[in-house]
Amino acid sequence: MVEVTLKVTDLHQFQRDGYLLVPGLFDNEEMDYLRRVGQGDQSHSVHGVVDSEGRISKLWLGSDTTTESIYSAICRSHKLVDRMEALLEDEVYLYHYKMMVKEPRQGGAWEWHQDYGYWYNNGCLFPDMASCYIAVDRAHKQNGCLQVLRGSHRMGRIEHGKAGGQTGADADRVDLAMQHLELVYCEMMPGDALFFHSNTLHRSDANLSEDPRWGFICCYNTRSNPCRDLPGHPSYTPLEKCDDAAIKAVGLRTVTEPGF
Ligand SMILES: O=C(O)CCC(=O)C(=O)O
Repeated sequence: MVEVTLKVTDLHQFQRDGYLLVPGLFDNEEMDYLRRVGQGDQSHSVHGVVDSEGRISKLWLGSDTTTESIYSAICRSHKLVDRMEALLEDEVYLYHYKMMVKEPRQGGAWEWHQDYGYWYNNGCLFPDMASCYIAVDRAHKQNGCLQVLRGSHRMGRIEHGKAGGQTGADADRVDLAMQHLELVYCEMMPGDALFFHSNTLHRSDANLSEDPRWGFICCYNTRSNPCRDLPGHPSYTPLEKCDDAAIKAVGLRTVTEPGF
């Protein structure tokens, strides 16, 4: 049973544009805890992804929702998951989460791609999947905010290939799409959330500013979409939702632990 917490116009907007911005879904205290936990976190292996100019973006991934953590509390929070279920019109489960870190003056760009361009190769049958980018730091043009092509999810899956150290969507298709679709810079304040469809073309510029740009992305699959069960990218695993209040409670517990 899907709890509908969205306005009908929000659903229409998501279906028409391939994304929906929800300002202030998380508050500053929640984002402060997430930033502090992330900065102090030694438990993840951090990957560096190189862009075409040699700049590096850092990220780490996880998919565990059973161990108590602020990441899990956010991924399982009603305010996020209920919206995701309303947008995808199905029960969802966590496919994985990732912390995207662009350091000041160093963080690299991301090439145009669809997330389903990657996930198709994981054996996911349908593109009935979506992500939510949560701005931990303010994201603006100069620090490399996310960019989307409005309505590009309706193009279907585009071929993806190697683009430097990354996987990118076919450049000719992207050029053609750019002639017809609006390019939107998703400038966001901390706690704003951008829900976007797995076929929405997106990218971001390098961070040439003095400001860090951290973003936390929670990716979901729908229960009725078979996916191969891969390490870190699971097939259907029921998601136990939690109260929104757990985010601050877990955040506070983590940052006050001895040795944190
Ligand atoms: O963090 C970014 O700027 C881009 C992230 C992204 O495109 C992705 O994780 O699919």
